[in-house]
Amino acid sequence: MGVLNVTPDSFSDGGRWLDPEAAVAHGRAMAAEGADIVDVGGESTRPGARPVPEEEELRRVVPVVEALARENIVVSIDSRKPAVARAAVAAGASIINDVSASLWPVAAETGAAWVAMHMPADPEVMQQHARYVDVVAEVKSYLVERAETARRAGVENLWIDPGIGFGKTPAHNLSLLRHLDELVDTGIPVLVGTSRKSFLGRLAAGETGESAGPEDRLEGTVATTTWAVTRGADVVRVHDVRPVSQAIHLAEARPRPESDVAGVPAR
Ligand code: HH2
Repeated sequence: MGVLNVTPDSFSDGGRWLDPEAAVAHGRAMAAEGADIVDVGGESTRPGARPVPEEEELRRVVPVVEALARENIVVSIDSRKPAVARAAVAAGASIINDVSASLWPVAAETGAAWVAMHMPADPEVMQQHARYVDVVAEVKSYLVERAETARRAGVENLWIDPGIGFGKTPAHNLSLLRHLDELVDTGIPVLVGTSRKSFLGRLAAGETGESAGPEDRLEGTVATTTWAVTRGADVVRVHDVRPVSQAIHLAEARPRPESDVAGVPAR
């Protein structure tokens, strides 16, 4: 899943794709680089972000969704607002990517697929809620409950997402990744978003203690997304589609028994 932020203030690429034509071209480029889904969002959910008025969010995302869907690209809409999700589906989006895990009624009503992500409170205040006794168990039981509710309401296709970086400390994020198998073992498809997130910058900081900026978090993004896929994640949400897609294909490569790759005999 390639990230397309049609926003002025997203944490790593705010303002780059605010112009609809530039956004559509970037979405098309990500699809060509290997993204199976392009995730269009018109509101930043970085820690401390202020909500965007509905009219403004609609104005940002609907033309971009429409243009990409017209090119037969699978589009998801990253929104917490029922009216935006509804309008995006009407414009051709087929997945509702819902960081609030509350829009299953819209998914049921429209027939769209649904991503339920864990977030303990709204982005403005969520880092004050980064308190868990057992983060893996709490996130898992929350997501399973949401998925069961959505299925009862008639949502057929859904993913659960631990919400890396949403009301979590770096230690919580690492625990959730290390124990990703517990989410995978629920049998519900799992989506993971680590791309360029600040915990990767802090881990890469090393001895100077200075956190690496979003542009220096590619290695961490590639490592964590490859880890997630090899542990059973179904979808990873990333800004840098080409390197991640290459890394995943390599990690999953199984040379045919009779073949040899670059002179190395198959085993
Ligand atoms: N992360 C972000 C936004 N949407 N959706 C899902 N399902 N999972 C995620 O981890 C996730 C998400 C945050 O990243 P980004 O869109 O780049 O930043 P911003 O919220 O500042 O626009």
